[in-house]
Amino acid sequence: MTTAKLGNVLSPEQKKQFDQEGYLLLRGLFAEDAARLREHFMKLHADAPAQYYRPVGPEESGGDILKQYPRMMHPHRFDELSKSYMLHPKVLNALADLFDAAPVAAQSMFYFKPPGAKGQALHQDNFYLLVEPGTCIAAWVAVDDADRDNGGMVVVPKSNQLEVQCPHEADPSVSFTRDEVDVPPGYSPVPMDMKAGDVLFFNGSLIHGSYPNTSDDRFRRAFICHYASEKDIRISHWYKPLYRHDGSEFEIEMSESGGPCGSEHIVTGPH
Ligand SMILES: O=C(O)CCC(=O)C(=O)O
Repeated sequence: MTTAKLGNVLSPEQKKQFDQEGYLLLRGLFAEDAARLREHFMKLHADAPAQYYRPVGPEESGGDILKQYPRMMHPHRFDELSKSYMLHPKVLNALADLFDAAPVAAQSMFYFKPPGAKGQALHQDNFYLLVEPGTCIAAWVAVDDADRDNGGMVVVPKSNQLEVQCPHEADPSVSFTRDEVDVPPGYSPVPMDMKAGDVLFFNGSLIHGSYPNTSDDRFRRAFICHYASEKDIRISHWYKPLYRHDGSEFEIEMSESGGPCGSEHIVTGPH
């Protein structure tokens, strides 16, 4: 397997920004793909392949719009286009520079996040993925423009330099996920206003989350993938199998322990 062609796309300044602040925003990387992704996933939502994705109708949803438009988990396991974007050279090249190693893909997700949807409380991804001895990196592709009104992302710069923290219960009126970590003293959350096609890369320890979608009529769709690198040797079982750039499977051990926070999150499912 050759990995020589991956990487060498980021400037030293971009790499420094990622290493110090924990995130890097690449503007316009998929500007020409956003409309295609939007249409593709709206069709997948409408087709709703029952063994993979189960939205409910308005009457069954009890008024929770996220039950009508749940996030789609691991679409690369049943949808070729998802797999091709998960392994897209533009993303893998940037990741090779960020990891300083060949990336391997662990997870894909698609969030529809229609108007009225709750946000996702602040968290750190490697609490769930349990990538060791390194950490995971996320590539978050904005499929719509995303800002504070329609449920855009929020990050806590430099929190990547902290340990993964044990979460407490989030406020269920604003977060659709259960876990929340606090912003440590001396750190401040920063909203990330993004345009459709921008890609936000962030470190597995970076504290981040998203706002509720309080807009009247703007979906906030995003295609989100998580990666480890070929230097890593363990990951939570929810994310196996992992894939190399050429689509072949990457052998990796399973994390058995949730570390100091216990193991509930290993039992209950991917984040
Ligand atoms: O897209 C969102 O609303 C939040 C996504 C997120 O926090 C994640 O994928 O870890």
